[in-house]
Amino acid sequence: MTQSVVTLAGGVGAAKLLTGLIRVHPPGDLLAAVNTADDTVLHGLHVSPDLDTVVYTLAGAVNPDTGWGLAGETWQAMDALDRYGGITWFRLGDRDLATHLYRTHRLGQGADLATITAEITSAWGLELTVLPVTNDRIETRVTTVDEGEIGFQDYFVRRRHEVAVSAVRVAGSKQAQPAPGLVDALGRARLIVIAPSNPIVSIGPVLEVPGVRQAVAARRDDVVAVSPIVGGAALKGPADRLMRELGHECSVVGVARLYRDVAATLVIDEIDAHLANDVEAVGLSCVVAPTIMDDIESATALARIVLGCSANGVQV
Ligand code: FO1
Repeated sequence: MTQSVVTLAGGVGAAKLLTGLIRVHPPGDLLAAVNTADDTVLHGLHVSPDLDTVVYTLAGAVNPDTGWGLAGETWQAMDALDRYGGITWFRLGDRDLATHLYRTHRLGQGADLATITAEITSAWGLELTVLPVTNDRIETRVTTVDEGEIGFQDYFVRRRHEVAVSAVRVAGSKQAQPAPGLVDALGRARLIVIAPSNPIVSIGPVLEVPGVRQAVAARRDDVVAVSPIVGGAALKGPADRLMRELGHECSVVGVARLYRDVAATLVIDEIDAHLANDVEAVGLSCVVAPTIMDDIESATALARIVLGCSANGVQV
């Protein structure tokens, strides 16, 4: 794989930035290495939320209200399942189910997740490469203060990430291998982007796959991260609460400390401009820009800024 730009990605925030990137850079020259540690098996089906969020968003098919699942979805299968008392707290829409049926069927045939993801990506007409960070099963496990360790979706969806957390680990990460071609792609890329995804439960598991953190750190000068924390809060999800609970400062400075070994540049929002010197004191160059992507124009503008952050200052 020889893409110039490799993006380490979680779900919604990464998908938005990638929507901008495919508008300002040839999509075939982009690779997204996506977290799979919040994958889950439900009803015997393999669900890969972050992979699907990236693909559906880039295909213009995502549900705009939730940022996950498909627009215009119906829920007849969930309603029917409810009759039997089946699991319905994790909502799988009727059309979305087809993706999980297909993925599970192909896994059963012996295909690996990277191959299946390439098939799904191509079926949605996308030219960029969407790569699960690993073909192996890795799983974020969350230790809650009241109930002990639970699975990620149990924490995120079932408990609506409203419970106190004392630890997070990625089960299976030590044995996992990076997806074929990923380490090589990180070595060759002209720019590596760390998307504005949750640093603990989205980017954390990506970096924990053996070889990935080392490959990114070796390219530190060419790595730009976009802060998912704006004005001391996460735009979506529990990144702010998790950072605080796990002992990190919940600010762009806290993000800079988490990424100081792997990224040379941090893009922070204008609202945090007063913290730019503190970010630089941590050892990263700081770029101040509008980072809130509430439409395609703002995502495209941010993508342009990110691409301008290559080490030699040349637009990638
Ligand atoms: N998030 C929810 O808050 N509730 C759900 O019922 C839910 C279902 C779901 C189904 C498919 C899918 O791809 C994503 C889904 N998500 C749901 C989002 C998902 O839990 C999170 O986006 C990620 O795991 C965190 O990045």
